[in-house]
Amino acid sequence: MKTRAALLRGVGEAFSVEEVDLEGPKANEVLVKVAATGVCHSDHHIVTGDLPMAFPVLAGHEGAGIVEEVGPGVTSVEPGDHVVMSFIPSCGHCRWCATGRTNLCDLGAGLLVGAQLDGTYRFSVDGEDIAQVCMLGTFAEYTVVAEASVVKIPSDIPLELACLVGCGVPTGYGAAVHRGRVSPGEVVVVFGIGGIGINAVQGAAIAGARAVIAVDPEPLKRETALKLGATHVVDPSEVDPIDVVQSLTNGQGGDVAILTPGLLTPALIGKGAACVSKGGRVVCVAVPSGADLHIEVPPMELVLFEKELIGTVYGGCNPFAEINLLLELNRTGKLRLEELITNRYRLDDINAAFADMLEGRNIRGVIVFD
Ligand code: CXF
Ligand code: ZN
Repeated sequence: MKTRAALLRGVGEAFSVEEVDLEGPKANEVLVKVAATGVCHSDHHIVTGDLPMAFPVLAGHEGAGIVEEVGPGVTSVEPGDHVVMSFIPSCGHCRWCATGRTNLCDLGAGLLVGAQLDGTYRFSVDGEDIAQVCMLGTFAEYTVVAEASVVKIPSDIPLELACLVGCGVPTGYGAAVHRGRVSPGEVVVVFGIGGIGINAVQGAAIAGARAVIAVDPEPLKRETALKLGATHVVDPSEVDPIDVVQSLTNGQGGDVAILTPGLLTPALIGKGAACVSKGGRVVCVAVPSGADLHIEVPPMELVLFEKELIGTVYGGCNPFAEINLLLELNRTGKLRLEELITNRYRLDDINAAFADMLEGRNIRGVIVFD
């Protein structure tokens, strides 16, 4: 079939919306009519080359839609089902899935390769294969993905809200709840309040933090953070967040620092480590530059103060358990999703959506389809 898709054809280039060829689903794959897809900074890291992928590539890894067709062997979904696409598939059998760490599923090795699980490609343009980021490629009207990448959700949930639990919500929420292990009464500082950081704020509040300090230079981000669980906000161009954390903790430092800027820098990791007290945790969430090979954290503090440096992908969430759990938290009002969408776009306006993200005008931009 033919479908329209926003392709990236090289580092530094704009998205180009083109008509492309899409093969139908093979064994254990599904054809999804994309209804909504979030605009996440990680897709822009393909533009900058921080996330290296072969071109042409179809980006977009935070999507929701309706199953249109299933290939042989598919058992968990059928045409008409509403699904969220998970940016890491889950095989259910590897060591990581078997021990409940499905976000580390061995199938994740293919995230930046862009082929389907059998090693072949479903999208092409003029006979040339198109890679699908995270094996998804949601910046298209239709996509073909593995059954292992789709999570069935109730059909009454608006798909523009559902798409957010494909990446930003679990990544931020899980960074606080799972990887940061925020517990009642703790003091948490979140650096960078975009589509992931805002959910770290929500996760920390849900986990019972007594203070959630949201750090961002953009007024819109700080205002939104205050509405969704932050107790304090800091403009880092005016106030050093360390001073705020220390003033709230008798100079001891916070319990958890969560790092969710557009690009994770070694300097910010050092800053996060300086913000936390003895026993504190620093959760590194945002994508770093591949060119950065070293971080500067005083080793003495890691050892004698038992500070923990923690990495995370997907916030340590289990997509097949938690995508629906997060939607239920939203249904009961404990987790806000509606407030995360700042602007909606058509696929043809995808470059404007990324410009708004880079200029700090969006918590989340969402591309919606008919
Ligand atoms: C990223 C992680 C690297 C691959 C693309 C998705 N996660 C969240 O945005
Ligand atoms: Zn993302």
